[in-house]
Amino acid sequence: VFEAILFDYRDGVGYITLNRPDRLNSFTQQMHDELREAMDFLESRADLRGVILTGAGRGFCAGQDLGERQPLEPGQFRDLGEALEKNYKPLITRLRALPAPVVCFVNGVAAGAGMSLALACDLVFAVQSARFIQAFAKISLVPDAGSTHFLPRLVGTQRAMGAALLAEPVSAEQAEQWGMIWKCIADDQLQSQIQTVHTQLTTGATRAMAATKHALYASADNTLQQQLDLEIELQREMGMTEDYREGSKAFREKRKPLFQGR
Ligand code: T3D
Repeated sequence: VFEAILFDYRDGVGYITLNRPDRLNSFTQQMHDELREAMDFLESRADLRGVILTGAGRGFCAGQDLGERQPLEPGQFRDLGEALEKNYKPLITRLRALPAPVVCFVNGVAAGAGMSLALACDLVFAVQSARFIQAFAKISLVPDAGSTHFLPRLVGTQRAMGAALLAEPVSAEQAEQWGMIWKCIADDQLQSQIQTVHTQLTTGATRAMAATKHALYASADNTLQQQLDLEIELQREMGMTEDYREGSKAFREKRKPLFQGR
């Protein structure tokens, strides 16, 4: 049973809703444990076609629950690397490696590691009233959970510096203009947009989407030659999928393809 998150699995789509609305869905150890369980389940599903991640209530996620960290006495220190190693690093790594698109719907403020979590997703929608805050600087921490990787790649070094050093909120509209997220949507469009994405995930060519995700992320570290080779390898695999056979047949027959995700 889940408490700190809500979890559902419908038509091959995993729904994760961060569920501590009165604390703006900030991360606790319990939430991490439940997320780990949800990831175990998703990774075990051969019929997985996508994941939809969002938050309950008015916030998306305010990062680490700061109430979970007892105040330190003078001379006392805390090993924060341990929390990252145990919880955040595996979560971000597993989301990135999942062989299906992970789509994030930022329903409200995303701060600290909550912003990192959103940016770790493959596709990000945010409602107009949402804000993104690299809150780390305000408590004398370094951006973590992948933010120092995602931000400069998505928006460039200068904007990443501004957001991280000054911890000023970035609006959803600004985030879209910067290319930090895919789309800013009206607040009242959230549920219908989730429905649309659900349909896109369940009718899409899942294997091709997974291979595309892999190739686009690999490009960050690859030369053109390496990337061309990777495309050859992946396209070879795609040519052997049932969905490619169906896609090319449907094109010739001038009808919509019926992809099975295989
Ligand atoms: O420790 C480690 O493991 C290291 C890893 C760190 C990763 C991190 O994420 S560090 C960054 C942690 N997050 C923050 O510093 C953000 C803290 N929150 C805020 O700055 C603000 O809450 C927001 C800008 C996100 C939203 O502001 P606002 O005005 O919309 O809401 P609020 O009134 O501040 O928050 C509503 C309630 O949620 C409030 O409680 P109350 O007064 O109603 O009882 C607030 O205390 C609580 N809340 C918000 N964020 C957190 C939180 N409680 C615990 N932890 C939080 N992160």
